[in-house]
Amino acid sequence: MAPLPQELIERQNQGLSAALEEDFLALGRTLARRNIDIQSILTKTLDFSLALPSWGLGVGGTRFARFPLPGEPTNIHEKLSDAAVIQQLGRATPRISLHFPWDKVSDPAALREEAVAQGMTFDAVNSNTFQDHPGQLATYKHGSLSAVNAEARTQAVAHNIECIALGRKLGSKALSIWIGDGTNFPGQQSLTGALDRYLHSAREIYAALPDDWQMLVEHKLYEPAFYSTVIADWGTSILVAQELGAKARCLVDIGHHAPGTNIEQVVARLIRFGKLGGLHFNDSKYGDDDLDTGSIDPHRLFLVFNELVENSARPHFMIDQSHNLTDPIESLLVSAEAIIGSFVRALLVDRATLTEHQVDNDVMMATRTLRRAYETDVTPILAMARLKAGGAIDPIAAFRASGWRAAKSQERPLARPGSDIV
Ligand SMILES: [Mn+2]
Repeated sequence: MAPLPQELIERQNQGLSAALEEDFLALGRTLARRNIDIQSILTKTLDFSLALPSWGLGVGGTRFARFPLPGEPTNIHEKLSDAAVIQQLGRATPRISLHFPWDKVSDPAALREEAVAQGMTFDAVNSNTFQDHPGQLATYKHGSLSAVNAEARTQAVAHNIECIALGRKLGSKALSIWIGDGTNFPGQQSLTGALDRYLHSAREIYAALPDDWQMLVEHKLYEPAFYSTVIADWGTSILVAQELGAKARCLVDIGHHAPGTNIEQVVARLIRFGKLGGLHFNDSKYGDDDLDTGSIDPHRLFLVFNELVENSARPHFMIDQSHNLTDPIESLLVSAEAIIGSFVRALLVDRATLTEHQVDNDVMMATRTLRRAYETDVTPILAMARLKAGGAIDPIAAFRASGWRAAKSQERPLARPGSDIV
């Protein structure tokens, strides 16, 4: 059962479908002049999908404050319902990625049925060894998979293996591992020793990985550690993945790099060596990793998709951002549209012509070939894809018309305020 009445979406669409039809036909004629068949682009758009993060469905916060939203979800069942609303309206996010132990339930098989009943399945599962959890014996204060303390390492390995077991019951096929391990002081730990301990722990997790699973190693330059981070960059990530084996891949979170890093080139390098396993989408201006995807630098997002399309790469796609000011449902709908829009624009790149210009060293025409695709307004294709799939032509308007959040604010307890980095 989809969470919203389908006739609400149909009623909303009725008022918008004539204009969409016109815009779609006009764009079709424009693309036809460029020898692009809009119907084949539409088919590829309908085939594209990505995952939602369970932790992005509630309101996030900063280290300073968190301002709760009346009606926001407070447990995994409510998060699942909100995710299903996003999928019903946008039709591009049929999967949800869980985070343990935050989303742990006693009966994962029942949760899987609950999800399927609402049109959702589960993507990669995420372990959490960057904070202490109630009842655990060893602390992660000084590290988890790379900790000097053997008990903390053993506990972190066991937690990751438990995540695999939970994921198998949910139908997941990947384990994403991000650790907060690192140091704040030179000399605090041996840089070499920390990586050796990480590798030793990671091998134990890898050994427990089913044959049809992937282990996604996520790097992050800094935070919470501010002097050195154990898995700081894509270089460390690919070395780890190569050392572990074929099932280990790198996970690139767009916001986890030094400012100015050429992320599309990082993506291209990882694809070249068969090691790109996943992408986490968000945006940033300075050193953050939590702004809405495409809200700051949509051109960078396009250039990342240009590499993915050129190399026919389809890693695990997931949105990974935090919503402090907006309704998470609205932000996730808009972000998903920005991501698919970048994918579609990358499909419009005239690759034969681009290659010709590259061979001729015609710099201006080569870059103009990319720019032409980027500057194409693909919103009619995205809206038509949603309409064909049963979603809303204007998902935000339909969401607001549904009164979902106001209704939920009557049913759900107000989430806690305070500070919270998610
Ligand atoms: Mn991430």
